[in-house]
Amino acid sequence: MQEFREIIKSYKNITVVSHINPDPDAIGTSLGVYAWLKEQGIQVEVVNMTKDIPIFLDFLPFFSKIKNKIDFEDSLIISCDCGSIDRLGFDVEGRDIINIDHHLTNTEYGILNIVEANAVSSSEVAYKLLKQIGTVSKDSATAFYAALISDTRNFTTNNMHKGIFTIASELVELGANCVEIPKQMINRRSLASLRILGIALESLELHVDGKISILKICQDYLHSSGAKISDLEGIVDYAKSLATVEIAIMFVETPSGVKVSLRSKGIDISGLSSYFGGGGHSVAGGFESKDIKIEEMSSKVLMEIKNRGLII
Ligand SMILES: [Mn+2]
Repeated sequence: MQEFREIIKSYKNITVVSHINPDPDAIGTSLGVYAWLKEQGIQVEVVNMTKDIPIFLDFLPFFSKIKNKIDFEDSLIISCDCGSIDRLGFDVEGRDIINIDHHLTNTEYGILNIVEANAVSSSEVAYKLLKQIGTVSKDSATAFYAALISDTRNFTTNNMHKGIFTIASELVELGANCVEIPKQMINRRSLASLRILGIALESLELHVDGKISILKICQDYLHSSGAKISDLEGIVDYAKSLATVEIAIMFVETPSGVKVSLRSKGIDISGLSSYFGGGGHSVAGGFESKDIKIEEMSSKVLMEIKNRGLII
């Protein structure tokens, strides 16, 4: 905490950045940190490499401030919810980085790494840090709360514990609106996201006595539905929700290869994500592979699940 304070004090400018293809935890945490720094009178900018940011988050304070490029030349970088430096998407070579995250596979690429693998969201890590140093405003609390309910799937994930309700209650006390925020996040889906959900569920395949479920989304489906990558958020959870399923996998064809999302009901799949060059948490992760087709990738993943004895 002391170290964090000293590092931010020693910089004139700060750039807050989160991972490519950001989810609500990435955006919420970075906006919460951005608002907090701004309130301290610090020159700060908030950036994300991806142009397609989930639009339903536009109710968050300062959402419109998120830029695609870093303007400050010699700023301190504060990265949020980003497990490895390449996932920032920007060239930050030579810059000091403070790394705020909760990915089990975080590579500790910062000069200061505030990484708590047990935290349910990066916003939990950021909130616990910042509240020790200065007041957390309604704006920050709103962004942190949105991130918290998203990464815990509305307080239903395996890593939940009573301390999270204390944090949620503190955030509400600070001004986060616990009725409006979920309303904005759950009831403002795009038509394309429902169309692609339908198409994805049509593709459902079951393996190993229904213990593994697979969804496959090819480029044609994305084009016909008009869906963007951000419209795919949460779809793999449907494949996981089937009673028999232990591990759910979604394969999405990209212009350069395949993007894979992995989820489990309890089996540790972090090693599986890492094996294919990705990362994540014990029950949620993913990776991207270049120059490969969905069918081949799917066989490889099924084989690796078998080799590792993850499903017996
Ligand atoms: Mn997260």
